[in-house]
Amino acid sequence: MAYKNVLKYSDVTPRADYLNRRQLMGGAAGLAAGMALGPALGASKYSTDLKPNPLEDIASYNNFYEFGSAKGDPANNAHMLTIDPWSVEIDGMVDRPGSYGLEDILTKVTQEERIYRFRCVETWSMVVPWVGFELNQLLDLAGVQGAAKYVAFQTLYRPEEMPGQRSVSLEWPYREGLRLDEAMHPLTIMATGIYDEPMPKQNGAPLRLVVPWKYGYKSIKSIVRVTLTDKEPQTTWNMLQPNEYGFYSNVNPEVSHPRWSQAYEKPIGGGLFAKRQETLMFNGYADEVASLYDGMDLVVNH
Ligand SMILES: Nc1nc2c(c(=O)[nH]1)N[C@H]1C(S)=C(S)[C@@H](COP(=O)(O)O)O[C@H]1N2
Ligand SMILES: [Mo]
Repeated sequence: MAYKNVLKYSDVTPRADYLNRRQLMGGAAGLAAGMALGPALGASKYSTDLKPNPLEDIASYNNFYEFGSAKGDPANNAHMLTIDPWSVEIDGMVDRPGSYGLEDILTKVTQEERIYRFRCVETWSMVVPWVGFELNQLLDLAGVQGAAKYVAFQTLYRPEEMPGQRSVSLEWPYREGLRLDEAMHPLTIMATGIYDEPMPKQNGAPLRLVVPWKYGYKSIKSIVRVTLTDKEPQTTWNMLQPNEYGFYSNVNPEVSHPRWSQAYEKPIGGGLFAKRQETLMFNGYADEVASLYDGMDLVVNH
């Protein structure tokens, strides 16, 4: 996919100018062949003011076990993945189940830039300027039925293009899940790009979930199936090690991983001498999401 008229974040300072210019450029910015990122990307009230990591960091230090388990494997191997055409099967407790083509989805949702903190359970973190749309828009297209309580997600299973799937490091396909209220929350997005670029394949092209108040593994990549259900879905890391990776996986500096503390994190890209920083409750999104968990024991429901 080729981009015309790419405006790089780093080309323009200060940030206010960048956003204004992007708004002026409107639909001209962010047009991929056959896949429009949509009109006018503006500042979102949900974006952090923190400075995003450069694209080179975000697209070279990855977890995407379908392409290998070392941090550099996805960037080396993900070029094998074909992403065009792409469709998402939406099934289970919805009024309009079926196969939804991505190009068609993108004509019906509103995309915007969301600059989010991102915190991996392994204690590294970064700041990513995603482009995407709220998951609730996709769920509304399918029509969620009243009895649905959870949303289950699956990644593509295609071992010919995903060498990691030819071994049994994880149970394939990779799967994740959210409670319906978490899925409907405006912070929860389906991301299709980073900066003004289409999503790099190693970051989960062409469509991946981003749930910024949860550990990174909840943000499942290269999604092909979304299922509405009334039962808590099985999730990949929980199936592997239930005591280490709970269903909720909310970022919580007070609940340690059995093998390490979660009190601090290391921003990536800072080099050898990067300072660790304190991890924030719900990764800094407590004002927006803490009420979702009122009355819940967050140690039991880790
Ligand atoms: N399908 C799939 N999705 C995945 C993973 C994976 O291995 N496979 N890794 C997860 C983990 S552990 C993290 S931290 C994030 C990393 O996203 P990034 O590479 O875009 O930073 O993707 C998550 N989504
Ligand atoms: Mo992770």
